[in-house]
Amino acid sequence: MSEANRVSNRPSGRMSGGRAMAEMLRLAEVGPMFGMGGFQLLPFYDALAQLGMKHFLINDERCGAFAAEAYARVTNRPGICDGTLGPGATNLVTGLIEGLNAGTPMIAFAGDTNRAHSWKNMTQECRQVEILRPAVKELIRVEQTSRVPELLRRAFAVATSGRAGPVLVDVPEDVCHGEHDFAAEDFAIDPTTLRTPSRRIRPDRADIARAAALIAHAKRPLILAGGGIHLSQGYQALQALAEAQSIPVAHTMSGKGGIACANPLSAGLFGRYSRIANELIEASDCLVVVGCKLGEIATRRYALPSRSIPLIHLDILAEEIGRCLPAEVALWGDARAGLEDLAEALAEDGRQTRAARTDYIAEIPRRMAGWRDEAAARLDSAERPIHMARLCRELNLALPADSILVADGGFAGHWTGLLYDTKIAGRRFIPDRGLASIGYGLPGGIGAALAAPATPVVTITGDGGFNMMLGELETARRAGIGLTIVVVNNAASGYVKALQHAMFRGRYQSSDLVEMDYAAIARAMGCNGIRVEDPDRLGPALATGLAERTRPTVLDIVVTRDPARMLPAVDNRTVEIRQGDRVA
Ligand SMILES: Cc1ncc(C[n+]2csc(CCOP(=O)(O)OP(=O)(O)O)c2C)c(N)n1
Ligand SMILES: [Mg+2]
Repeated sequence: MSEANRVSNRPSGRMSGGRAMAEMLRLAEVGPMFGMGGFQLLPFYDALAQLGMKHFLINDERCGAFAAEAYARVTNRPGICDGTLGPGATNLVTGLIEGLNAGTPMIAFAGDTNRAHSWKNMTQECRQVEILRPAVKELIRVEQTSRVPELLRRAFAVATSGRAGPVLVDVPEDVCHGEHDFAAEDFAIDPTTLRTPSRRIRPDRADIARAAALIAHAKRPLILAGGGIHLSQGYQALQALAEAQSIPVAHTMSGKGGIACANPLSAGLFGRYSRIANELIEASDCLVVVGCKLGEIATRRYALPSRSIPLIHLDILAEEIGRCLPAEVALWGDARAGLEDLAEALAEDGRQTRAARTDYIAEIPRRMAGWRDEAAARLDSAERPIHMARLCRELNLALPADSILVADGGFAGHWTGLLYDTKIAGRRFIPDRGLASIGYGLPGGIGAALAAPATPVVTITGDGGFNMMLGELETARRAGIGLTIVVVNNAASGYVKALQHAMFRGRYQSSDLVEMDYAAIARAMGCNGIRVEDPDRLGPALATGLAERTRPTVLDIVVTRDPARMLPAVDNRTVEIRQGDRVA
């Protein structure tokens, strides 16, 4: 909507706080919202109905937060969710922290007690403000109905600026139900704050010059891209710098798609699981870290990279730079802006540098081909139960270039993080690495599917994660979305079982699940359901799911039950791997 339209569209007159909330969200052109009602926020719900805005009842507020989070990752607009007083509010915590750690813009509303009666053991009452405050970038408590528009304006500004993040707006019942005479000017909104990144800041020029000098002299520079590349939408800048200077790019799980995995300069995933990237890191003489926190998984529990390799760290959050590894050059700023400035600073010597690095970049596709040959037996495996690598290969074959793959916190995310290939740049692989909760897959898939209705959306989840969220299949069906849900059925809390196998000599405790037929469950819930035990049926099953546009399809994939074969690779905690064990 144009600015002029937005102004002419502003409401005025006497209305409830809940109506004012809905009017601000309408003017902000937010997408579908997710929540579960309660008395406190009912004027808001009523206003949504009157204004014809999309709001989906979810079956657990945590799922509403997950769905809103995924929606925001796809659209770069704040995802909106709500919960009622007490348990509704506390259920939001996990999803909000996912957004906080991942830098995702979100606005969540929590109903709170009527202040005339608070602290008198009201039903559902708890100290929710204290519980929620550390889960969000900012918690805003609205103390007056008249201040609803102003504080929502603030919520958008905080959610989308700097490092984006979730904002919790705590709304006491009497503020939501109370009325005020609003003027049209009260509903002013800053259109630049409705998307991320709302404002871009460039790194210091002198720091750019130092970084450029370091890169120019390096023989084997390597870019390590994290999720910040998506937050900044710096795809073109990343590819332009990488190609102009002949610098390969490795990525974290969240950074997948910074450049297309199919690009010959892509070195794939680095960190706990890697194809060739970890070796390239060790052989590098200059690392350019972009929008990546260098946390546990990215660094294989801080074992990588060696401290002797000079490191340039570009990040929007100054305090992340140097937290885990000292940076030789700190570039504080927006990823896209920083990459553009580096490219400009290096432009003059580009041709010479490219010539000097010809052999170096030719190594990448050659090493990748070598890795593929070595992995071929797993990628092409015809074994039953189905090999996870084969499932990933079939996803690579079946999913069109513009598809979105959402991945849950268990093995589903790690296997696809390692083996799934994005064909074009962009945020098309959505793992919940902010908090790495299991259970994100289904609600995250709902949020992504509603965010991109014309795009094929597939979500992959473990059976444990799916069990947690089964109720949301009802939401997905009600929403009428053609989401394909791939359930990795290993009848186990697999990650836990694999670690118990490797580190506790197979003494399994609380890591087995009952064998379920998730396809039958899906059909009983009015969805499409296909159980797949033969790897050759994976392709047709995925095609059926992708063709279904108005109801969800659950593909129940029976994969290995052998805990010795569940991990995508050895990780450095699994030190007691015994002879004969196979680790992917
Ligand atoms: C909410 C939550 N609880 C526990 C964990 C620890 N955890 C990580 S992976 C995993 C196993 C999950 O089982 P499942 O979803 O079936 O995936 P699998 O590893 O078997 O593929 C667990 C319990 C977590 N990440 N999140
Ligand atoms: Mg499992």
